[in-house]
Amino acid sequence: MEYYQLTQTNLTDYLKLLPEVQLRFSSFDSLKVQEINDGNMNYAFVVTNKLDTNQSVFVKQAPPYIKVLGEQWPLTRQRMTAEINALNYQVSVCPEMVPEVYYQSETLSVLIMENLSTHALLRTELIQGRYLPRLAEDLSTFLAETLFYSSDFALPSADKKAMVSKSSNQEMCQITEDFVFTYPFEHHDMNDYNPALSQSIIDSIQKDANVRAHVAQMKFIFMNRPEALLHGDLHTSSVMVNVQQTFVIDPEFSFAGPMGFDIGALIANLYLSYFSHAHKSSAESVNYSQWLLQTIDDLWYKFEAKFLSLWSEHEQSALSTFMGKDLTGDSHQIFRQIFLQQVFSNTLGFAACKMIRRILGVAKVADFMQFEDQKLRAKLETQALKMATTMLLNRQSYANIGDVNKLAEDVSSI
Ligand code: SR1
Ligand code: MG
Repeated sequence: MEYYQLTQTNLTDYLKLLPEVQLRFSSFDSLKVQEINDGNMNYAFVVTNKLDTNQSVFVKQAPPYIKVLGEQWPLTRQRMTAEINALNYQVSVCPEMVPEVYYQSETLSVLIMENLSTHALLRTELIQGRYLPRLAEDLSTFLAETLFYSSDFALPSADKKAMVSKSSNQEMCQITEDFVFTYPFEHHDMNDYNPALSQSIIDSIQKDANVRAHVAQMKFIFMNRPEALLHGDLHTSSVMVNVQQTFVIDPEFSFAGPMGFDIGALIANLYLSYFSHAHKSSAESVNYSQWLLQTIDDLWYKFEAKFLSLWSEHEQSALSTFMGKDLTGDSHQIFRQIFLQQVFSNTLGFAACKMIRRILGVAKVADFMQFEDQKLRAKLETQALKMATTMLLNRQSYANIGDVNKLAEDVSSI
């Protein structure tokens, strides 16, 4: 079978023929096919049996190009292979947070999976100001487990190297190298600026030699530090939530990279959400902004604690340690602290690049785009850009995430 584009019109006929999907529907006569137009990269549909709405599936098709940019940005099927590889890995370490896959087709670049009908995109929930009591707990678990178990601290050396070579995902990494670390920082046709954003704030990033050099450092780390198998695009539209449960979706950018890239992506998007709420003066908005900062704080500390405890549990049960026998009594602890401090500073550096790309680059976020008033949007964008620049340049000096939250509060009050 050749690749063809699935549409609202032809999808039912395709699904009917698949035994894995036949198991999910008692009949194909009354299916409702709803296209989801959220993502930048893929076509997505929710298919529901109108006679029994408990019967539904989510269908995702990765076209051979970047969906939002069109066919002049070609891509191969590599990303579907990367996504399947990542989903298999994530299910093996964190099964309760990954949707079940019912069927996959390399030819059509299709994944058919569990429809999380009682969950919503995290970004949408944050825009609505919804409190999610499990968010930091669940996401810190996902990060600690996926990052630890694919690292050299858990895997034998040969297995780790095999994982790295199996997970190169070159085309998708190239998109990140270009659209996150390069284009937003130069004068590029792909950039898209809010007309109300001042030239001086844009220049303070694109024409500042120091900022450019620090971004280049983050790009180099992204390209050269295969510390763990990452999700690769862990923003708030890659997470689905309700008050009881959290799912991580869409790991098509997965590759072996620096741990701080996944943590930084989440934190960046939580700070963007913070700026989208913190400018409002109502008590409700003030409380919600504080909840967002507390969530960022909890996310980092819970991640750090869980990662450290997985590390020591693993070494105790494996009866061997990454660094060999400790002749001093405290060298393990010192190394672990140094390692996590470096993950922390990388997290801040990546978060900064990710915040800036969402403002100067082509891929925007609804947290800001919901504001039609360009001047208001420019105010929030300016705050986020100022915070991101300071955080990037000083990423190695912050002692803790509380100090970074303080920076966000200071910047949002200007
Ligand atoms: C053209 S860039 C599209 C972006 O959407 C995805 O979610 C990734 O973040 C990518 O950089
Ligand atoms: Mg995505």
